[in-house]
Amino acid sequence: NGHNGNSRGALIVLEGLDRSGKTSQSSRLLPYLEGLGLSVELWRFPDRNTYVGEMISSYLANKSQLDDRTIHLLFSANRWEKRSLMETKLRSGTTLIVDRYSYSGVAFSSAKGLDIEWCKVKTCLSCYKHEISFVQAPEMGLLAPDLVVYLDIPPEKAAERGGYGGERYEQLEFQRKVAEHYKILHDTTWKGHCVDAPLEHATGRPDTVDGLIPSHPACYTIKVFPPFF
Ligand code: FDM
Repeated sequence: NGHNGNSRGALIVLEGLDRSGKTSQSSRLLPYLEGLGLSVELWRFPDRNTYVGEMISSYLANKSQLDDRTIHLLFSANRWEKRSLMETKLRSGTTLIVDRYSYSGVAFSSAKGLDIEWCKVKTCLSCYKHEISFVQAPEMGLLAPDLVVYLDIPPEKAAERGGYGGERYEQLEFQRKVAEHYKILHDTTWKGHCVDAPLEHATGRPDTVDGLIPSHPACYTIKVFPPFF
């Protein structure tokens, strides 16, 4: 129903393994939402255009080495440095489609098997209402999405899609672990929540998954889950 100056934009997050189709889906969703009269922008994390983003990019390209905790916090810092612009955009009525967000932060770092102080994620997520893991803590205070769509694809299928680009995390074995951790995140954050028209509030639209391609060539299913922070 478009925005009338009073309604804020929606924060829509797409998550999934590398090569899961986030880019295709976001470029589908963009014109779809624009067609509804909304002002929409595509964002992605990591945002490699900042100084922190450059450090992340160099790490991902194996051009620098960083301690697992350090890179984890850089990914989070990269979201923090965009937070105020994000809020301004949303308040001014622009809907943001964001390719990766805090869920990537938690799933990828916990898949590395960080030491116990950091990797209490399983335990913490299963009772996430009472306890926040060290991995999640840096995310607290960032803007919670209105909708998080996880493109669930078997890691083997993702790997078949045109190959990986050779960045640090683009290896089948590691992607399998990431998928497991996304699953934990999904199963545990789902508990106690119901997704009733998460975007209705923001845009007046009850169902935003419409613009996505539910059975696009490969074989993923789309799971929707609510914010954990
Ligand atoms: N990644 C991304 C993380 O490990 N943590 C994060 O917080 C984010 C946002 O970075 F392998 C990983 C996920 C991926 C890599 O992402 C770069 P893109 O989407 O390929 O640029």
